[in-house]
Amino acid sequence: MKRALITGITGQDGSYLAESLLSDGYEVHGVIRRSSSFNTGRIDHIFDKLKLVYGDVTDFAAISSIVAEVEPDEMYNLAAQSHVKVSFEAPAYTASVDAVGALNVLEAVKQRSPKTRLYQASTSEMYGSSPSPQSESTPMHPNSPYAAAKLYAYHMTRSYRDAYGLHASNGILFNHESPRRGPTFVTRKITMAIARIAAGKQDRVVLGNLDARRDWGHARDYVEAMRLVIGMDAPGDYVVATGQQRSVREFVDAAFHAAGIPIVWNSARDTARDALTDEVRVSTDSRYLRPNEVDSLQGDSTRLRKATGWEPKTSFEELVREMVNADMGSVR
Ligand code: NAP
Ligand code: G4F
Repeated sequence: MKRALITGITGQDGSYLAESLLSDGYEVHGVIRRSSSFNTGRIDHIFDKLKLVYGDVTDFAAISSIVAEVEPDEMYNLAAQSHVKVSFEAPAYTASVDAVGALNVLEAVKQRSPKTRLYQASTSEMYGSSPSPQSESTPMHPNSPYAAAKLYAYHMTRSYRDAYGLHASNGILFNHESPRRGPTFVTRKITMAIARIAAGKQDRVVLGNLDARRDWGHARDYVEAMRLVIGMDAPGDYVVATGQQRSVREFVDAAFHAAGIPIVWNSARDTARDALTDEVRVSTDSRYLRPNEVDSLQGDSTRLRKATGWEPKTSFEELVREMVNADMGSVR
């Protein structure tokens, strides 16, 4: 039986990845953080099948002893302070988790279990202001503390591969969403708000930059790409993306459409009204803007597709519909 170890198992991606590995017969170990409230909501349905241990990637001693104890065949470092806007408010904390935390994982594998294959959760955010479409050869110009910390981790992963022969790979993942997406990321914020609007519990959603463009896929498809990357004979760095780009405004449109609430935009004011009731359903507020924005992300994942045959299975419309339906079904 193969053993996998996941940091960040309680997050969106960790939960789908754990499900996927379990269904292939893996023994799945996960690192969870001590919290004053429950943080296992995304893995409660598989809790009994997992082997969980408390730890934190900023604590080298803990991570090192977990790696030595588990000696995993595969390790996925998904742990991160993953919110870009928060990283402007907590840059040092973000660096210690996303940069030094990743270094701790690399050192632990190098020192205690060098045969372990390692996957590092790198991100399209590292491209920053580089023009799209972005591929593995596009220069990286990080625009946020989060992106800069992740870029350090990306380079250290490459460096440990080259210097010490570790099977360490970067997946450079473009935005991926799901009904399990954290509620402060824009897609989930929109779908949760729409569910509450439909139920008469909220009148509108207040957003920041509606013109930012992202390449949005489904997390379930992206964890399959992570497994293909780590499963490759030779380690390497791979972009994972749909290749299709939409603006935040287009996501808003698609989500209201999926909920059956027709909206009409007033572009001059960045607002949208309910076509039936005339109430404002979307407005903007500068408190949701970032000090520096990434305007346009669109990935070219040709390298991964050619090497493994990976294709995203979920269309943009299906993703939006699944998220809206899930939130409509659980609004209280
Ligand atoms: P997420 O939902 O925010 O999950 C992050 C996970 O990391 C959670 O389990 C969290 O634990 C854990 N964590 C945070 N700080 C930690 C620490 N110091 N030590 C140990 N665990 C810690 O993120 P996600 O969307 O699943 O993304 C997974 C990874 O991929 C992240 O590294 C993210 O930066 C990266 N990524 C995400 C995307 C995307 O679009 N989703 C794209 C590219 C890259 P708690 O549950 O206790 O908070
Ligand atoms: O949903 P977001 O917060 O995701 P962002 O910043 O693209 O980061 C996500 O994807 C990265 C991959 O490229 C990951 F590495 C990272 O961990 C995270 O998962 O924002 C998307 C866009 C931004 O341009 C933002 O300015 O939506 C814009 N936006 C507009 N109004 C908003 C809002 N974002 C948030 N979170 N909240 C708003 O009200």
